[in-house]
Amino acid sequence: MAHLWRGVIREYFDRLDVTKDTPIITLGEGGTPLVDAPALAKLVGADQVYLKVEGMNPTGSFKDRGMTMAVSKAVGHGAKAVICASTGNTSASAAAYAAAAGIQSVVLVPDGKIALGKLSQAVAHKAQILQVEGNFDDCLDLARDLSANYAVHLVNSVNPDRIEGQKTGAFEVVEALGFAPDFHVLPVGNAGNYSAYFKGYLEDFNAGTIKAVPKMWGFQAEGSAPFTVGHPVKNPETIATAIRIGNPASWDLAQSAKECSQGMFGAVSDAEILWMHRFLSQEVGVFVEPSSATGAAGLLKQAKLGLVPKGATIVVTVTGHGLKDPMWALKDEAGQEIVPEKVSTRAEEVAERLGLV
Ligand code: AN7
Repeated sequence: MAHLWRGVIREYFDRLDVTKDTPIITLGEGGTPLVDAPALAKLVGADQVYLKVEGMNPTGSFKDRGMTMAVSKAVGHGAKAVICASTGNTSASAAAYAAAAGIQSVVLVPDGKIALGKLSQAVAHKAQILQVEGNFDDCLDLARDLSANYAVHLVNSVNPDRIEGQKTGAFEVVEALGFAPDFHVLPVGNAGNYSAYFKGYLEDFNAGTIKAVPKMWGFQAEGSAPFTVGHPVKNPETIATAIRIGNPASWDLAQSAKECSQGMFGAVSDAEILWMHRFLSQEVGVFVEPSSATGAAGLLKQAKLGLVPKGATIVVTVTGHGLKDPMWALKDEAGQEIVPEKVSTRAEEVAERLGLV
């Protein structure tokens, strides 16, 4: 039967905090593939590993699930402008949904630390972009301050509408598998998505759809790992700019999600992130941005410690598309630029170069 995916608000209308009067601003987000990844399953010694490929959302990241909710509700409240602080993906999403709604977006990004693909999206969708002298945490403080005192509506994940929309990722996993995985693994910055998936699974559990919630495993980059050090980090550093966040906005929600699910937080090095980034491209066939490889890198680290049970079914959310931050793919393991060789149009020469003769 013909079925056009209608975006997460219409698909999950009864399970979201919306009414018939809520204007629905959608770009068709959600409905992303759950990709079987046998190469990754083999690597970590699990029975089944699936990737929830969130780079397939309209702006190329999971942020769209929350942004359709946040912008729809903002417009419902009469907002003429939305504001966010962002390491890049939130701003790309906010700008696109504001464009669809016909309202203004304002984005505050950390000076010089946002991937070019994401910046180009915010520009393309006509956001007012300001580079703030400071890191993401400073940008978020500023966005909160401005939204509290001026006529701009905050669409960061401190806005519960964002978490509400993002919980639909868990609904889709349960629908696709027919049960809940044993573990759900994901990268963590502000921990909004970690908290949102847990909320989604918990609602499925309370509705009797699943027998147990998965153990939630969240991973940060070592230089930016407040959850493993146990307190906010002042000067977070990592090549994974999307998760270069020292003071997670959803700290309390995430801690309770961890405890209720008997989950954990861990940290991986930039080298481990980049290794997994390459593995996912080369062995699984899924191109993600470096930050998005952090969850799978953490899973591998757990496997090496013998902490991944053999019969486990695991879902790993890969949060953003590789084209967001493509420069990392154009370097080899030693960090050298990869440039395609030049050849003539002569078949014999090309065959020789390819080692076919
Ligand atoms: C690809 O865009 O915080 O733990 O401002 O872009 O819910 O914060 C991005 C976060 C993971 C972490 N993967 O999610 C922003 C921003 C990617 C991301 C995260 C982000 P949260």
